[in-house]
Amino acid sequence: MPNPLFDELFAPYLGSSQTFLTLADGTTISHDAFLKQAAQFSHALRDLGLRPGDRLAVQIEKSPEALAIYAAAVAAGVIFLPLNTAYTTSELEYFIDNSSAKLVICGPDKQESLAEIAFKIGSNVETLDAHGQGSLVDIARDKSTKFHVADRGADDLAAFLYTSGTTGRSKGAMLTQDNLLSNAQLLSEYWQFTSEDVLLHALPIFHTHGLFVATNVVLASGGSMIFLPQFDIDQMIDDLPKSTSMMGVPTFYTRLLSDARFDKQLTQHMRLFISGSAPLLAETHIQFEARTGHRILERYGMTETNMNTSNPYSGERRAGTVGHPLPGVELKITDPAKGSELAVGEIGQIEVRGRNVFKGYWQMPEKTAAELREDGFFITGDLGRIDADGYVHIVGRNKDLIISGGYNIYPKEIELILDEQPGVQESAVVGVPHPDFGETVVGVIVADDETSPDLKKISDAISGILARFKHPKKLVIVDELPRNTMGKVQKNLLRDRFADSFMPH
Ligand code: MLC
Ligand code: AMP
Repeated sequence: MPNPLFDELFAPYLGSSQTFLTLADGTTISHDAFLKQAAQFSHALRDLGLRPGDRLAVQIEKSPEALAIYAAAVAAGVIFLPLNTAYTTSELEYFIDNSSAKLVICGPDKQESLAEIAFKIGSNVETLDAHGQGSLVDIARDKSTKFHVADRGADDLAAFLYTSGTTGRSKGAMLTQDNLLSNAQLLSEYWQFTSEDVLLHALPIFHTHGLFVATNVVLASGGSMIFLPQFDIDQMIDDLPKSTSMMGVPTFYTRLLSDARFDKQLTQHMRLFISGSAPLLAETHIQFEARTGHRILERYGMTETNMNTSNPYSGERRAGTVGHPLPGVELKITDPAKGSELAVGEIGQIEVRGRNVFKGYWQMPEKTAAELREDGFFITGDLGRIDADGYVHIVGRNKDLIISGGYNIYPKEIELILDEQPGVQESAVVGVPHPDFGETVVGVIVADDETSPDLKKISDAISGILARFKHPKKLVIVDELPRNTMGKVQKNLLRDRFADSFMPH
């Protein structure tokens, strides 16, 4: 029975004793061992009542077993919904509820609190810890190591990835099998991945970058991965000489550059460094080349579309640009007010169309209609221009969004919480430059007339609600927020005012 994603990315390796994953301590896991574990998980999912089209929400630490759950979901035809491990219970409640996830897999520490949430919608909770142990493994242990592959079509949904909205409510981006598969195959070829490749994988596997770009590209090419739980500079330095390729957010590159051990010799076995998820400063690109002789290949994508553009593998990788639209991806620059296409060189909103573009937002037809045009073009919310040589430059965002270390943070979500705190009349949250994370969060508060806000208490309140990476790294009180004649807060003025908060002088 057909299941294109399984047939192309996993089935070719059934029975293969070739190494698929090498772990931090040097242990290797073959494709065969990985897939046997995945097959057992897949039977466990079925026995737990999941049927094709059901949602499986997972908030688990990165491990080979965690990745095997992804393979299991694909085989079982279940929609995979990975969640950032930093999310608090209060954030998770929304995702579980909104997706009506039939099963939640989480770390043992969250089992009790999530069981309460899951119970309300008639779902179950199983566990998997950072060492790959937990109740799901116990259930799977005696199951068959042969897959029962669910019948799925190219247009069937394979994953939901939640992406926050400018109103503060997250939207489940629905990705089909074909969205994921077509992009993985395209990128594998474009970046010339082969079975000889060893990808140094230190990204989280709950986002597009670490899961659908890094992992799927390796699966599409037959290569292997050095699979690390997270970015750790010493481990990276140890593993770079054993790798051929790496994918990272710009913070990976600035951290490597700030380590004196990182030099030309350490990277001589590498053929490719890829950057994305946030802007790579041209300065970082130039420093990297000077230090190692390698030119970082920058590409541009997003949750809703997978990858849209890439600098060339063989041609000129131009610093400060995200390269050309990928084959089969149409990209145009349009007037944000009228939607009409602009001339070469003009700045406007970036719109994309292709097999990579998602199906819409789960149960949010009005939001889907606002961003995904009837003719298939998706309005990315990024602002850019195309230069005379066809290179795309991203010059800003038409959406109120902060990207910190590759994680998206929506100011509105934080402002809603700040506004509720005692002593706060109103607030504005802005992103300012940060030497490690690229951008970071500053919360600007106007005190109300009677009580003065207690910043420590406000920080504590935020801690209980929002993931750590979203917390303002600075909270300040101002007399008033700058506004234009229409009464709109002028965030650009606040960004300018606090621009030097974290940058070395
Ligand atoms: C961790 N912290 C962050 C943070 N990551 N704060 C802001 N932004 C981040 N990205 C917090 C920690 O909780 C900690 O809090 C403090 O900052 C310092 O932590 P650290 O140990 O220095 O950070 P580390 O764990 O090393 O993580 C940094 C990182 C990580 C950059 C390695 O964030 C990361 O792996 N980012 C990758 C994100 C990613 O994969 N994005 C792809 C999205 S897909 P405290 O205060 O308790 O010390 C996408 C589409 C596309 O965008 O195009 O790819
Ligand atoms: P996400 O919703 O997490 O997938 O984040 C997608 C957003 O990250 C895009 O809309 C861009 O704003 C940003 N992004 C991704 N890659 C790049 C890049 N190479 N340069 C600049 N911004 C990028």
